[in-house]
Amino acid sequence: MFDPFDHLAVIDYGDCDFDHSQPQKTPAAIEAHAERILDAGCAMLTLGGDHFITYPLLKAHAKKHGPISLVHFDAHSDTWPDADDSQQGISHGTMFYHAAREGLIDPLRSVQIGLRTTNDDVMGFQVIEAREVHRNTPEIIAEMIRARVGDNPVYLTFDIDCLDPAFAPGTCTPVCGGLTTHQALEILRGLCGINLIGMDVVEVSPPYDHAELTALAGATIAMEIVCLYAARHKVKG
Ligand SMILES: [Mn+2]
Repeated sequence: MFDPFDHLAVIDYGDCDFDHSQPQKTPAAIEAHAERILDAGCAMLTLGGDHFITYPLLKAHAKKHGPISLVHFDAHSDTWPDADDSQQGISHGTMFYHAAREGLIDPLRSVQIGLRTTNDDVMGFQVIEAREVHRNTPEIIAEMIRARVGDNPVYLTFDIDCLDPAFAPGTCTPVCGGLTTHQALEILRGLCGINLIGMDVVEVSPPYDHAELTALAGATIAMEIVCLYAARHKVKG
């Protein structure tokens, strides 16, 4: 049995505080919070919440690791441009559009898995749609991801709506035809050895959940990601 806590010192760092009356200040607050943790030589697995948080998190990680490979599990591309391009909004549908344009991530070494919504401009990302996941084994999908990212630093972001609503109903923008928890976990296990430097699990919305299905899926996926990190970065044992 592999226990990641035999190899890593892990703490719950608590929440990131910000002023709810001033949402425009939230991105900078998240970025500064992340920087303090990363500067201490630690890595982060962040739990959301709105997927927008990945944008300031990527900013903090890119400062340390350069253009990052994004491994992005989601029903949606989140690379849609803002309605008003002159004014960047705080939205959970545009953050990878901005992250790619700003060079925080390298789309040519990044991959999106589980998509089942349309976006004509993929911005150079490799897209593995949910239907393609269903037509192949998790091992084949994992191999495609590994081939794409190589040994580049990887930020892994898992939007829980990548899973089918049958497995994760507690989320804000559910889309039918998604992955099973089994498929997601097996794909993650197949990524053992990739150069993970940052991680998040987002879009879990407890008020919409039923029988804690989504909370259980999110927690299990988060634990699997901790194992992935430990397998690559273990410091003891
Ligand atoms: Mn999504």
